[in-house]
This record gives sequence, C-alpha cells and structure tokens, in this order.
Amino acid sequence: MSRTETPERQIRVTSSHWGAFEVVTEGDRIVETRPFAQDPAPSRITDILPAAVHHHSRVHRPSVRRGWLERRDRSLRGRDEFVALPWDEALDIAAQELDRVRKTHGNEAIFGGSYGWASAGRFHHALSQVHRFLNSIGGYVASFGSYSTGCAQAIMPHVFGVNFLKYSYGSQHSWRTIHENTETLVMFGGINPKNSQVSMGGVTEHETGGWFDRFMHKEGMRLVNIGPQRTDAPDGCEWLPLRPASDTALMLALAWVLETEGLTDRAFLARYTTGFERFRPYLLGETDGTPKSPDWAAPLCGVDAGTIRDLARRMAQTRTLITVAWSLQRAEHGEQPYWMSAVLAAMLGQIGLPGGGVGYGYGAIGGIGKSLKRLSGLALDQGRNPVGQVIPVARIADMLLNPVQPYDYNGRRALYPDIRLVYWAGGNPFHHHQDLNRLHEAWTRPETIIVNEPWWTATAKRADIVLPATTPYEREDIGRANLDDYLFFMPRLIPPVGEARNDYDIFAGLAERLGVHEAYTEGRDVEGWLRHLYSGFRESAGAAGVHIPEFDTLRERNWVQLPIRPEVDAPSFLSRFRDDPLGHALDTPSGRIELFSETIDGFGYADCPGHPVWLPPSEWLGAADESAPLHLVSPQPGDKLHSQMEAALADTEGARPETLVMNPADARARGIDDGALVRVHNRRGACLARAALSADILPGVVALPTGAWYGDPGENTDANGNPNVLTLDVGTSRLGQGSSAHTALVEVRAVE
Ligand SMILES: Nc1nc2c(c(=O)[nH]1)N[C@H]1C(S)=C(S)[C@@H](COP(=O)(O)OP(=O)(O)OC[C@H]3O[C@@H](n4cnc5c(=O)[nH]c(N)nc54)[C@H](O)[C@@H]3O)O[C@H]1N2
Ligand SMILES: Nc1nc2c(c(=O)[nH]1)N[C@H]1C(S)=C(S)[C@@H](COP(=O)(O)OP(=O)(O)OC[C@H]3O[C@@H](n4cnc5c(=O)[nH]c(N)nc54)[C@H](O)[C@@H]3O)O[C@H]1N2
Ligand SMILES: [Mo]
Repeated sequence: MSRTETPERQIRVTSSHWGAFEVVTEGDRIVETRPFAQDPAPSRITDILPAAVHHHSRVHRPSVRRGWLERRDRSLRGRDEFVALPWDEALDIAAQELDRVRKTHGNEAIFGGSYGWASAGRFHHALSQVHRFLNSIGGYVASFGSYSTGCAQAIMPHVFGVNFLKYSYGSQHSWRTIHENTETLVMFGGINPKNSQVSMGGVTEHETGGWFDRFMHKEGMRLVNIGPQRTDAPDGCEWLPLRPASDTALMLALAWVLETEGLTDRAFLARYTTGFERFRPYLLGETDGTPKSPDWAAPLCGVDAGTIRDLARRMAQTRTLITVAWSLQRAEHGEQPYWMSAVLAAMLGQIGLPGGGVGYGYGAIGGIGKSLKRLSGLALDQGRNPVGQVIPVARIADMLLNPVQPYDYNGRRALYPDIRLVYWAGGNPFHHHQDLNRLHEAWTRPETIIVNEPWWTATAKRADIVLPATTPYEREDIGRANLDDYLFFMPRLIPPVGEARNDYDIFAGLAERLGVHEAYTEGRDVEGWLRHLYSGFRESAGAAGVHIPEFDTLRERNWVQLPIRPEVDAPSFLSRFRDDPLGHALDTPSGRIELFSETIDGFGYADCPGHPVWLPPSEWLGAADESAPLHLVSPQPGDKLHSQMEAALADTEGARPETLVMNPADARARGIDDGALVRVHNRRGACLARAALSADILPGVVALPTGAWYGDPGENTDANGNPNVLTLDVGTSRLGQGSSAHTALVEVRAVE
C-alpha cells in the first residue's frame, strides 16, 4: 500500500531482478530507496538507483548518428556524434530503414536476437516487445540459449533427457531438503550468496545466505568449495583451491578412486544408466594408456592426490550432493565438467535420493533451491516468427563476420545469415560479449543498428539510431517471477525522464508506420494489456487452486505474497525415475542416464566425443607462457546486475577502473601494491584495473568482475576495466557453442 507522507512525498514498493524495495519519491524525483520488510537479506544493488535513474547518462532524446544520417557511414560507430531529433522524425527514419531492409534483403537480414536481462516487470519486458514487434513485420533472425547456460542447455538433454532449464528450475532439491539430508556438499565453483542477490524477474526473500548459516550449524555437515576463489562460497566453508578449467580432471580422479576401491554403485549403474562399459576403459587408461588417477590429476588441477582420495571416499560414504556452478560451462569444453559431474554422481548411486546426486546453478540466481508451486501465465505473446533462422546466442560476432558460412551446433550444420540490420532492446552486447575488439570489428558490418536504451551504454554509443526507453520506475507493470512467491503491482513512481518512451509505445509507433499497428497492439493501450495479461494469470492460478486478488485490489495493495510454498517438496523427475525406471523412463534414447551417448558419438566431434573426457582448453594455467601467465576469471559483479546503472556507480571517486583481485605472491613478483593501478593485457586487448591483493584467490589466477562499460574504441587500453576486451570468443565446442568467457590468459603490469 502506498504511503503518502505529504502530497509531494510518497513511499511505494516496486520489484526488480535483485528484489523488492521501497521507493521514496518527492514530486518527479526518486530520492531514496529502502529495504522491503519481508526480505531477510535485502540486496544493496538498489542503493545506486536514485542516482542512476536521474543520471546525466540517460538518453534524453531520440538520437541519430551523424555519419550514418548524412552518408550511411558504418565505420565511425562509437566515435561519432549524435543528432537529437523529434520523436516523429526518428521513428520515420527507423521505420523506413526497417522497411528498406526487409524489402531489399528479406526479413532474414534483420537480427533481433537482442539478448539481455532488460528489467523485471512482465509486460514491459523489452525482449518480448522487440520480438513481438519484429514478428509483426515479418520476422527476424533469432538467437537461442543464453550466456548463462548455453552450453549446458545443449549437452544436458543428451544425458538426462530433459530440458536443462526444467532440470534446474523445476527438479532440484530445495534448500530445506539439502539441510535435512545432505551430509557432504561438494560445490564445484562454489555457491555464492553474492550471485543469489538476483534472479530473473525478481527474488523477494533472499534465502541463500540464511540456509548456509543453518548448514554450518548442522552437526557433521561438510561444505566443500572447489575452485579458484575462497570467496565463491560463504565464510566457514572448506576451500579446496583448484586451477580454473581443471574440474573435469578432478572429477575423473574422484571417479577413478571410486572404481578402483570398489566404491562404485554397480547396481545403480546397471539399473539406471547406459554406457558405463564404454567410459570405464578410458577412466582406467585402457584406451589411451593414461589412468585418470589422483596422481595424474594432481598436477593438472593443483589438488594433491591424498586429498582427492579422501574426498572420494567421503563422498561414497555419506549422502553427497555435487553442485556445479554455471561458470564451469562458460568456458571452452564446458560440456565436459557438466557431463562428468553426472557420471560421477551416477557412480555414487545417489541420484534421485533426497539431498543426493548432482545439482546445477545453486547460488547462481536466488530462485534456485526455493520450493514453490509453479504458476504459469503473465507472458506477452510474441507471435509467430516466419523466419526460421536462429543462431546460438554467443555466436553473434561469428555471424556478423562470416555471412553465409557454415557452422555446427549439436549435430546440425547451418549457414550464418547475412545480416543488414540489427535491432537491440534490453541488452548490452558491448558489455556481455567476449573479445570486444572482435565484436567492434563485426559491428562495422551491418548497414544499420537500432537500439532502445534508457542509458548511453557502450552499445547505445555504437548504434546508429538510439531511441530512449523508460525504466520500470517510469511506467506501470506487473512484477512476478516463476521462482518467487510474491506478486507486485509496480507503480509508475515518476514521469518518464527526458523524452523517454516505453518500448511498447516505441514499437507501436513503428508498427503504425509499417502498417501493422493493429496486429502489434491488438487495440490495447498499456493499461489494457496489463489487465488482459493479469486476468489470464488470475484464471490459470485459480484453476491451480491459488487465489489471486483482482487487478484493482493488487494495484491498491501494491504487493501480495502468494500461498505457493508447499509443506513438502514435490517429487522430482529423478526420484520418480529412481522409484520406477521403466514407468518413468527418461527421455533419452536409452530411457536411462547416458554416460556414453551414441547420439553425440555419431556427431563425430573431436571437441565433444561420446563420453566425458579431459580436454584442456586452449588457454589455462597448463598452457600459460611468459606473455600471458595468469588465468583470468570474470565473475558477476557483487554491486550491480551486469552493466546496469554502471554510469552512476562509476561516478564514485576511485571506483573505476574496476577492481582486479590477485594473489599477493603474484603481485609481489610484479611489484604491484594493494590499490595500485594496473594494466591487464593479452594479445586480444588490454584494460586498466585497480589491484586488490587477497590470499583468497589461488596464485596464478586473477578475477575481474564484468559490468564496466567498455570505453572508446581505438583506445588500445579500456580505461574502465571491462574484462571482455581480454576474453576468448570461441564456442565451448561444436556441440554447445556456448560462451567461453572464463577461458583467458593474461599478464598484469603496474602502471606508472
Ligand atoms: N566475461 C564475461 N562476460 C559475461 C559473463 C561472464 O561471466 N564473464 N556473463 C554473461 C552472462 S551469464 C550474461 S547473462 C550477460 C549479461 O549481459 P546483459 O544482459 O546484456 O547485461 P545488462 O547490463 O543486464 O544489459 C541489459 C541492458 O538493458 C537495459 N534495459 C533495462 N531495462 C530496459 C528496458 O525496459 N528497455 C530497454 N530498451 N532497455 C532496458 C539496461 O540499461 C542494460 O543496458 O553477460 C555475459 N557476459
Ligand atoms: N550480484 C549479481 N549476481 C548475479 C549477476 C550479476 O550481474 N550480479 N548475474 C547473474 C547471472 S546472469 C548469472 S548467469 C549468474 C552466474 O552465476 P555463475 O556462473 O555461478 O557465476 P560467476 O560469477 O560467473 O562465477 C562464479 C565463480 O566461478 C569460479 N570459476 C570460474 N571458472 C571456474 C572453473 O573453471 N572451475 C571452478 N571450479 N570455478 C570456476 C570463479 O571463481 C567465479 O567467481 O549470476 C547471476 N547473479
Ligand atoms: Mo547470465
């Protein structure tokens, strides 16, 4: 319920990807945000919001790049000036350009993948809007998968026969089940409450840290964080420092101990899996002369052989849950640790038991581990896309650089489309893509680039037509996420900043010019759409036995908690499979968990053969040389969501360049003091950073979070510290074609 303190000053609640919060407004301005009372661990990401919403880096007016406007220049993107135009003129120009491209080259010359997190709020979801709009004018080239889990989405269905996102969001143990049953929690890549601050669409009660407090107090529960940084798991967890990209070697060695010490659960393998006999000779070294023993793995992963043996025995003797962070598959050959974790869990025989088996992405987002009844609905219909072409999301630069060239993905071969126009709304590729200098080159290829954005991000600055979009605080919406048990009416807290318009209104304006206004809007305004989507949701929830208040009641109340937390967890597909492997057979070719896959083997990919194998990436500590001796990991930032609201954060004195965590030994060897300005570089690019020395990171590894806005092109050193000038832009393999963001070697030098 809104509180009006004075006619000028109001306090209302809204929701975001990082949670709900109260917003204090005075007239047209947001002056303060405050925690939401129901949230046990509110995110501080919100603190910067008042400064960000009113920041001078907002796009205030529709803007067209001068070189493009005057002579259709493609070379000056990012270095040119912009001409502000009235809305009507800017929309006319954008509509004419869309029309020209589709008539000359067909809709398959328009790339509208537009990957990105945009904002919470169900109707004004920028990606749904841009996709719906482009479909209404004849379609577009789309992208599929995500930077988060693209590789896992390709490999895991072969193993468990289920969509990876369904596995992750619908079928994993709740924190409560883990607390009650798990004795050994083995966390590859950690579980980090820092990352659980966010969840797509929102997370209202931040629970991850609280559950870890309970785990620590549970007699006999062991919590083992395996990875390059102690800080990837809460304080108090054991830390097994591991070289990045070597997890598969460690998992193989754990499996070798199980197999050679008679600890493998043979009955489980016989009843629930296929292909162990094809994998075993590799494990034991019969096929390649290399037993995957702890002595073999120790120098690869930096964990000593005795520790590996002890851990394997403990995992076999106790109820063990292996968890694997998404980060492990955001690297070259990311398929391998994902598949191998399933093989290891199968050998332990605990898949389908409460608190046992293998789980993915715990901690990556705040919604995983919440046990909730699922409710569907509240999604804008995106229409039908007549253009059949879709690319793996992280292959954007490849696509632009290699039109009509073939690429492989998961057993099929396709040709990259020939893109003439790119439309982006709700994402920041010049933050999120790997090897930004390569993307910069690729970005000179399209004839026209249109971007809807609230802020002058690195991507907006590199567009030809920039249309200013509202933020969620400037429009009404419904806030709701599938992994959350709250429902919000998100009020319009302030009027649009500058001349910003809702994405919906921008697209309605374009649709009108292109003769599809009715198809796009269906005759509804924003209020009409909110009521329409809401009533569908209310009906389907009602059918599922969940009462939802009427639209006007929710608007009045601002938020409600939904009664969708069950007393006991619903059985997962894996527990049903365990109970009845024939009746609940998996949707794999064998109906079982596939430790060897005939399908994958049949693809004939050397970079992803028929069973998991140790395949070192092209850049990791095992391949380091003098020019680039350090492994760079680029985790998610703790103080923000990706690159959002970055300009306001960057205003703080000393905040930029971004902070690079490095081990004191590596710093000493280079004469770098704590807080020193450094240059991080490799053959792809360079950026500045501020060194923070810490013994919590493995020597030889440096960590630079994502999210700084890539500076001016042409500068050979990015002054803000965006790690993606350094990362490698190759697919994880021909199978998954995911992002390889965590694959990069660098050198660091003090800057005078
Ligand atoms: N090196 C490295 N790179 C990575 C990763 C990594 O681990 N390492 N992680 C990757 C992953 S997993 C991800 S998900 C990506 C994230 O990459 P993105 O999702 O592209 O990052 P965001 O900064 O969230 O971009 C969202 C943009 O949408 C804008 N926006 C917000 N609301 C609206 C709206 O209502 N309308 C419009 N038009 N725009 C809006 C924001 O201002 C922002 O610029 O980064 C990837 N990049
Ligand atoms: N605060 C905040 N939270 C976020 C986001 C954000 O922008 N801000 N973004 C969200 C998004 S879109 C996503 S996809 C998730 C991502 O969730 P994750 O993929 O789990 O997170 P990352 O931060 O990329 O990586 C976690 C840790 O993995 C470790 N690591 C890197 N490589 C390896 C390796 O080879 N082996 C092992 N064992 N460890 C390795 C690094 O030390 C790193 O700190 O986070 C989400 N949460
Ligand atoms: Mo992500």
